[in-house]
Amino acid sequence: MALVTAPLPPLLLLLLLLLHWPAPAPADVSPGGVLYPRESETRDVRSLDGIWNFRLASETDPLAGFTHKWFDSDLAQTGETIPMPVPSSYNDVTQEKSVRDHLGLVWYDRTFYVPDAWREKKSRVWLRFGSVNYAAQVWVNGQLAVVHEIGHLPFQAEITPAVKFGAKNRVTVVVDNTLLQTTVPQGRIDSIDTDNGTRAVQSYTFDFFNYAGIHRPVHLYTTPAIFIDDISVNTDIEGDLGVVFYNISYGGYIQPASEPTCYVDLLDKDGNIVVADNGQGDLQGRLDVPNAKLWWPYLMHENPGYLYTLQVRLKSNEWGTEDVYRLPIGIRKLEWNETSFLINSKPIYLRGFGRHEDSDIRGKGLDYPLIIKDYNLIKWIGANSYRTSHYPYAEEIMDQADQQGILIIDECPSVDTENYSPTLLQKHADSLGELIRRDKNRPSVVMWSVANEARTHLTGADTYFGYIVEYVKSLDTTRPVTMATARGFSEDKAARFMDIIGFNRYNGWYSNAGKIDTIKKNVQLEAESWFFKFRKPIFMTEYGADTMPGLHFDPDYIWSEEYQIALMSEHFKAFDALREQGFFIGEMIWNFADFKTAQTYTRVGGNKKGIFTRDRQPKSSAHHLRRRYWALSEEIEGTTRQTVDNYIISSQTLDKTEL
Ligand code: GCB
Repeated sequence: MALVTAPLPPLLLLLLLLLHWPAPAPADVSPGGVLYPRESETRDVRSLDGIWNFRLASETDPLAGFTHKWFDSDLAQTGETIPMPVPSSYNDVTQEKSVRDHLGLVWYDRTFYVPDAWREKKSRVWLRFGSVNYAAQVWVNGQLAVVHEIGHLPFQAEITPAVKFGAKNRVTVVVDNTLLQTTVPQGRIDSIDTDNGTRAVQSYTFDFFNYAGIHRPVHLYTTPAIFIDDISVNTDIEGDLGVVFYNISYGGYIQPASEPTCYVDLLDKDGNIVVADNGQGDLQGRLDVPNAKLWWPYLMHENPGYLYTLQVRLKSNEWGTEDVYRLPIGIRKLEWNETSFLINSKPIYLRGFGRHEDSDIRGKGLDYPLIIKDYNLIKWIGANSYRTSHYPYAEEIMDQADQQGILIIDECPSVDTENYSPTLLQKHADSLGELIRRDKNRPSVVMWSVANEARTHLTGADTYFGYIVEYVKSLDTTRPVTMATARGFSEDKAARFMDIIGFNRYNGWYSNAGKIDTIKKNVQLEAESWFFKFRKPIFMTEYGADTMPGLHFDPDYIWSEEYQIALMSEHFKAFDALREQGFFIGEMIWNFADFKTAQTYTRVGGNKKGIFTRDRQPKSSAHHLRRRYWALSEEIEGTTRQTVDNYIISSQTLDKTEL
């Protein structure tokens, strides 16, 4: 269906207006930290996940939910509702196209009880969403609690004044999936002529389905009146000494007569105190850890992903309260120069993937079995890293990276960035600010990626990305900044701001499809050109070929399993040649698994560049990549190679003299 550019229909104008939420200021948006809700002796955590009630906004009156205050009573009282799982995208759960392809607002609600004991303890009650895509407005018992824009990032609010203790409460959420030129990522609303009149449709240039809904866990949790609001940790290594620098911020005081005191201990994996607090009660400090067990990536050490626990106790004499929070941390040091990227003084060679949060039925909804299956596959294949293309992944996914020693290039949700404007710049910066606030303490996060395939040849790209990188550096100088770039090195205006340059290129696919004898030279030439222009470490952030599982052609032919393998092999040759030159620090195939996209004639049920199918079964290429990644690990890290081949023949039975 061709898109027709026509004046916006009135209904759509309303939708666009709504994105700006003409609502009163939220009750108590937390401007501070977003620490993951963790139980402790001073904090209770309850999950609000489960089956919620759900309704699409009316097509004829999309704002009815606001005008008729659907948040003032149970949704079921103002119209029909259907059951909807949380967390999940709503798109693929029903049999209705109208739900899958819905544009604009949807409504969710559910009820929950708040124990009276929480009032007795004078607890503060918080409501936290792991992520809602794209924008959300939340009410508790009809009172506005929090408003948030930008998907894939957590937000929370204190809801103590709104809750009824010892009674039933209601949370109502309205979600808007509309993407405009000023959202992150960007999209456009077009109108098309249909048999039933004009209809508004969402379009976007990025190559994944714009799943929407309450994608990640919803938590209700408590803190004491004076509480630990945020913790920032940096680590260093001085000889055998691990050094942990911490900075604690607190909330809850209106006018403090005296600062609360803070006691910080470091616990090892078994829960033993290895460094006890110095007793001074400072909010900032340094812990020296003799013979520290360092955090190492998978396969770089026999004990990867070693995590200590930073145990923080905040005491307020004035209020007689205590708050306790335990944060997992890893001790490691990152360094980079013109040619290398090092962890704990050893050079890193990234062997990994671009990925997506994507699976059937759930869309981008968090799914615990899938999280563990994916890490099992990553480790089976011998990879050590991936990029959270093209948005921040769930905290529960990131926790596994910390624990299993998988290196993460942490990307904000900016994809195909163009049409640079001050509003976009502000939101793009906000997305990075919120990402860094969330992930700054994670040892697995080793680079910030500020965008994927931004249109960096356009006027304004230099000022825009200069500002973005400066902003990231103002928040964190301990990790390098990168971007998955796709413009040619001679037209690009942003790579100069990066510490490490990643490039995406589809040699043998979008250019010279079917001609694998063009790949090696082109990959080498491009990597060298970036390096000789900027003298910075280079890695390939995307390459690959769409492949229909089960399609075979010999000689290889595009879309077949044979072609995917042949294309990979040519890249491997280029990577090996580049590795010898000393500035090439990694290879990341696109993609870990097949994933859903918008409907277009270039996609058969989605993007098929996965090494695994969407249901995580290996294509032939997975076995091929596995042989390479383990061979690389054997060569670089001295790992004893896993058995990557099945039995073929015993070498003893060969009569070598006859060969
Ligand atoms: C790219 C994009 C990625 C796409 C991929 C493709 O360059 O970064 O989002 O899915 O190409 O397969 O076209």
